[in-house]
Amino acid sequence: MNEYPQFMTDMINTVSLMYDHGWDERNGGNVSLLLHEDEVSPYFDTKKVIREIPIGFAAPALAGEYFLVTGTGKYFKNVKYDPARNMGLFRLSASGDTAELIWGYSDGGRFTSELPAHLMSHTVRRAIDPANRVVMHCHPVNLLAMSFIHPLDEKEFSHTLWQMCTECMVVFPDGVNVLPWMLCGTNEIGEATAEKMKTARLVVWAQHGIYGVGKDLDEAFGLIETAEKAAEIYMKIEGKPWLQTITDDDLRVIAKAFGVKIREGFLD
Ligand code: 2HA
Ligand code: ZN
Repeated sequence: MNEYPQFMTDMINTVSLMYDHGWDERNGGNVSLLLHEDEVSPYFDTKKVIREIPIGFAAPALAGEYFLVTGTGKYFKNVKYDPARNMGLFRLSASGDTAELIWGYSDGGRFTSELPAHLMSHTVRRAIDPANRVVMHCHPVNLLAMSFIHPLDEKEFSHTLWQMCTECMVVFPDGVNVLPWMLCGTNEIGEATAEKMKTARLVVWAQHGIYGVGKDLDEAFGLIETAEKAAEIYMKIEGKPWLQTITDDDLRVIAKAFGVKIREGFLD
């Protein structure tokens, strides 16, 4: 892998790990990593555009930025064997509505069908935190299962996850937002996801999966990993009598000790 920049190796390792976690059956899941010109140009000829691919919407706030994005219909399990076929690196045009392909999608393919949710979420999260670089989507079993049997109310959903293990409050004090079942791959679900990204870094798509964001691949992965672990515990204990739990007072103690701010109004 020496011919690849570190970000390429990190991306390959991350999507491989996501597959190994069982989060990305078949062509499930998609990841986008925002890169700047000076990170890309030492490795790729950024003057040579292989193809221009219209994206079907405009993300003007991201014009000129580069994105490494998994391909539509491609399997995460295969990325490490043929990165250039299963991923692509493109620059968003000055108008923000066209992907200028620099590398990848080598079989004539294109970016994930969930590009609207990715780029719209990048736009929202970067306005909140300029360091944000990653949008990650996958289908973790327990979060999905939980979306069938737990109320989708965001406050309740967040509270249940926080109660499942001490780490949750530390890792996602902003809680999780939840979208009801919607058709995926559309601008509409992209807009709805981005709207939810204004108040949390995790957005559950009921009966489908989850979106997580972060400043790097590890952070986005760790966020989803922690929420999924909590959901797994919930699915193991659901329906059984609880003899004890992490109380709301305990949750406040955790937040104070770790210096994190609990989402306003989520713990009364
Ligand atoms: O890319 O996960 O949401 C396949 C999906 C669609
Ligand atoms: Zn999906």
